[in-house]
Amino acid sequence: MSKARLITLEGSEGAGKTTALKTICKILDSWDVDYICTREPGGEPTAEKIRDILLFSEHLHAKTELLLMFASRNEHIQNVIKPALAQGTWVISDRYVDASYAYQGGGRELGFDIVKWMDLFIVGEVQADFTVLMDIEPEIGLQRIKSRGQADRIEQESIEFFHRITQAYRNKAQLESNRYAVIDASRSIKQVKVAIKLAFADKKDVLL
Ligand code: T5A
Repeated sequence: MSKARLITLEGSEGAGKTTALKTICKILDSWDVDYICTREPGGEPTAEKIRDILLFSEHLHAKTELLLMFASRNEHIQNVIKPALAQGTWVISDRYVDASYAYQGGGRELGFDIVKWMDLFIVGEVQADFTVLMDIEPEIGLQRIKSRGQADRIEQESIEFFHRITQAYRNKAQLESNRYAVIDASRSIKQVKVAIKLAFADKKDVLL
């Protein structure tokens, strides 16, 4: 049996991660692997409670936000990700630690060093094997989610905040190009699906 893998999906708001997740599930079905789908912040009961605080508090200091992201991540890793991987089940997570580099390190301008420190402390060896970055200009992504109704606390941030996030993701993907597949998420849903399928076909030998 091949090693269970942790696959993560990243991108700015409205990039189409949830839509991409469905394509990834179909690919893994065709590879005949067992997997679970989960998300951050959240993915298990305590982490979901922290998600509510993160997304719907009126105000949070940037450092509190960082600490809560990693607190929820720790519950998620200890209670969901590690046990699944240990029993040979692949994990697909809609966002993971790279989101903290992009949003808290880049968007909130806390810098990458403190995120790296938390990454070593909380995530340790439970690193993603493959990360799909849904790359999109923030204006397009935000336009897509506009019709969804009331924006959460983070979605209400300035366009400059989202530009810093996009740039931070692109920098990380460039630095760790072996782990990343960068998908042009501004294209049609059909074209995005094809690009994701190609990216997985390229990685199949490494992952399986
Ligand atoms: N966060 C998270 C941090 O700050 N730090 C962290 O460490 C972590 C883990 C999570 C928030 O928390 C932050 C980031 C986020 O702000 P969330 O609700 O999970 O909040 O938000 P998102 O993950 O951003 O989810 P979204 O639903 O906003 O975006 P998706 O999932 O990328 O987009 P999706 O698939 O729902 O698509 C949005 C719309 O666009 C359409 C879809 O049909 C949908 O209507 N669409 C397309 N339209 C045209 N062309 C395409 N190619 C399309 N693809 C999708």
